Amino acid sequence: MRLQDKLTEMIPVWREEKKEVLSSLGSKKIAEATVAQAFGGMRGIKGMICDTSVVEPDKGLIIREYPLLEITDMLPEEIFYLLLTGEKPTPDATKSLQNDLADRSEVKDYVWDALRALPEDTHPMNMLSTAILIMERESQFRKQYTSGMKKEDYWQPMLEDALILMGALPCIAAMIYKIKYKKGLKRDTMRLDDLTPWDRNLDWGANFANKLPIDDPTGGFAKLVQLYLTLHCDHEGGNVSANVCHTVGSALSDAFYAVSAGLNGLAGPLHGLANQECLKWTLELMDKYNGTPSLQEIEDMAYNTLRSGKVVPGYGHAVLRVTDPRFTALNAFGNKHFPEDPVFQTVDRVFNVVPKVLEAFSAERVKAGKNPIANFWPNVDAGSGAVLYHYGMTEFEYYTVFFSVSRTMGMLAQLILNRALGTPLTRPKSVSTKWVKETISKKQIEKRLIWEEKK
Ligand code: CMX
Repeated sequence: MRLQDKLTEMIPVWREEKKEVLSSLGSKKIAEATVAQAFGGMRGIKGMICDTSVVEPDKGLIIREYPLLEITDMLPEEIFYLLLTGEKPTPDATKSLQNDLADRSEVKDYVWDALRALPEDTHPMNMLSTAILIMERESQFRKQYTSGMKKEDYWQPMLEDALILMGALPCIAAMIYKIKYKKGLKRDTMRLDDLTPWDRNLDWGANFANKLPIDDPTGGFAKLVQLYLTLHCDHEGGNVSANVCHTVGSALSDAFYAVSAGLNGLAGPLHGLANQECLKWTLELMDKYNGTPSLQEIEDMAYNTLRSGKVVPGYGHAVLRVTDPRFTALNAFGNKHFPEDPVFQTVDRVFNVVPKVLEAFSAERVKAGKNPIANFWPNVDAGSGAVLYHYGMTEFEYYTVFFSVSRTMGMLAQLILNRALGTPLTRPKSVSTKWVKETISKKQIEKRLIWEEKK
């Protein structure tokens, strides 16, 4: 069934389900927050609903009911359908979605002109966020909201915005690569028309791969793009980019505003930019030791990084407590297609050393009265740069753009569902340090007095 029709069928069912859950369970507690959590990035506090996916600490990403490693062969647009509807699409539904994206794949000159006008040292993530923000003038949600629309219809123009944005993304991301890295051309003579035109017989990811100037005689790069876009699509609702997108969208800002904002969060080195940082770290390691380093050399470099107060990029996670299955999938891809690649081999070796170093360093931290490191294992960013590097995409500042093309699917799916279910404005309560000091201790004293009186 076409995506639009499937949503039209399912949304009333989900609305009813939400009503029932709220009426039978609405007053039950799902979380309590400690002072440490309030100071600590709200880590672990259950405070929002996200149905597209969940991240289990000991299993990793589960999209609807499917553990990620069971669905890595799906096309990215099939994943988008699954994220939104909870079902895998039929071949007809996939074709229909591919046609919808193809119909919206032409990006207009004003986006190209604006990107070319940016200073040459602008980071590719800034270019991506800017391009999406500039396209906000095309938002159907904003147009229809301004002219008056019923709340229960919000999801429809939000879906249209999502399709416009997804259709445009391969072209925008390819433009950024071309403008930023020139690829042998002068900025003034580059033309938007030089990008490979959209091929309606190919899927979304293959069109993206086609538009990038990467030689791919074996078809390996196109396979990697499919896997990459599938793996990075979503990571439940509380991570920085999803949470920011959710919050901005909750003010009924349209998808262009909300996704652009979410991607600004993904551009941080503790989040999506870690893939850039990780490959940089790996290349510095190889440079320092003239090639594939020994286990001891990796250990020395990891300790140097930690003792200089920096994080080892690509390791640790706010939720996961095992090796990220996304890392496992990329590692398996590298082992299958280019096990001899020295950068890939180094990443693989780092995986054998860094968890032990982080564990030992964490024990040192605890002795010194600091927080332990909660997770020593690699996250997706530990392996996602080396596989792109293998195919000649050596400009690691661009890697988070790749991540973003995929993650936009999750952000958009969450936005559409939130508008369909009437999720209200996000507005958690903050408290001041003074309040914590005065109120918490006062409450504890009161409690003790009551307890003593009762005795
Ligand atoms: N290297 C060094 N120290 C680390 C570390 C790492 N890889 N991972 C965690 N720590 C430190 C934290 O900085 C924190 O130190 P302070 O208490 O001094 O601030 C301490 O260990 C406790 O942190 P945590 O509870 O284990 O982890 P957080 O939930 O606070 O942070 C994350 C999670 C991802 C930011 C952190 O592990 C990190 O900085 N990793 C490296 C960057 C990275 O790979 N980010 C990508 C994550 C995936 C993604 O979103 O794309």
